[in-house]
Amino acid sequence: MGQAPSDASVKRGQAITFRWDTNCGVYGTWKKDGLTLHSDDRIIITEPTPHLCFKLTIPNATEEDEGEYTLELSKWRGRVSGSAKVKVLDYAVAWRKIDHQGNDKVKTALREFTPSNPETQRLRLLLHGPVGAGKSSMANSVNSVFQGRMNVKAHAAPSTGKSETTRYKMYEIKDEQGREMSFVFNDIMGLEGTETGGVLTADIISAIKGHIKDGYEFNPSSPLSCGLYYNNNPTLDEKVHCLVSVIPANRILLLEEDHGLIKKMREVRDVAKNLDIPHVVLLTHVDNCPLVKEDLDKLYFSKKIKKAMENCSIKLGVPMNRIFPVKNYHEENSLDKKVDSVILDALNNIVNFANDYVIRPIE
Ligand SMILES: Nc1nc2c(ncn2[C@@H]2O[C@H](COP(=O)(O)OP(=O)(O)O)[C@@H](O)[C@H]2O)c(=O)[nH]1
Ligand SMILES: [Mg+2]
Repeated sequence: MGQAPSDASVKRGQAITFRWDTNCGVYGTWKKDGLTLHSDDRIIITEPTPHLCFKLTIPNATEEDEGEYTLELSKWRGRVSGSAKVKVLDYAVAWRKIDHQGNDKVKTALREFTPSNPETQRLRLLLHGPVGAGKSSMANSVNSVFQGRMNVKAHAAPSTGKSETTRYKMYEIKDEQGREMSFVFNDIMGLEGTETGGVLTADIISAIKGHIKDGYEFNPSSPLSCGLYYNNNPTLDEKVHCLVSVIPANRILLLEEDHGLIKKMREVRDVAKNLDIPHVVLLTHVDNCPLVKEDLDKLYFSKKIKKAMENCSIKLGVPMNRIFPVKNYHEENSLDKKVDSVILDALNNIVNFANDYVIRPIE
């Protein structure tokens, strides 16, 4: 009975057009999400006699036009129907590319990577940001990507609002054969917006400079300045080589410019900048955007994500090309090439920036 309509994505303002050609005269009814459609000032339904070509056009698509369109054809001998889903996108083309085909290549390059400066055994990537941003989940997600299975080494909190990570903890990344990568994550206690509570900015700054040793239990009322866990003379290997701020995409939009969290994150950023240490932002929880939740490949089609990135760029003073929207593995029980893709893209950039720094560090 001819070719049924197929799924389509259109940009807001563009036309949605479905056409179904049949080879015998039938009667047709268009439905959207189960409800019968009729021609009106927005929808044009044409069914020229002798009922061989059925057309539905919406010249100016809006978000409300998203849904499943069905054409039911009826003949005196029975019925047949075909359906197609329509997505109305914010942008016609993605402003950044996601390339699943490149996943294996990036994974291999990262597995084989060694820092360009022999004084550095491995690159240290410091994860910092508000409680619940997804720092521990990021360390777990990266391990999962390389091990090809779900990994829960870093304790990710069940959204309680309190920091689960209270010690300075280094997470090695290993592949499925147990071989260590030449980069590690340092997971730090979460920041809080208030004066008291959460990790102190002074401690984050000490960590960046390599003064804090692995295993230190943070004291939110007094910064570390001496003792067993204080490293007086850190080598280049012990310093942080890339500062990675982690913040939920939806949260950045809600924070005023003078909010305690923003001020603290800017303060930390300024220190990294003065030390010439690269700074990158991971915007997590992108799956709060319905378009992205349904299909992570639509990440760079989403207006909400672009807005969050622009907002973040202004509030934290980070260029757009240093901001990476990512989705962590958090409720999944198997890997997904789309999730792997966005994580690998961010990680590959972070490792390259960190490596650029160790080639020419500022003493
Ligand atoms: N939907 C969603 N949930 C996330 C994401 N990343 C982390 N989570 C969840 O957010 C909560 C806090 O994550 P966690 O990694 O412990 O945050 P941390 O305090 O920064 O270490 C946990 O319940 C995670 O499962 C993400 O990208 N999307
Ligand atoms: Mg944590």
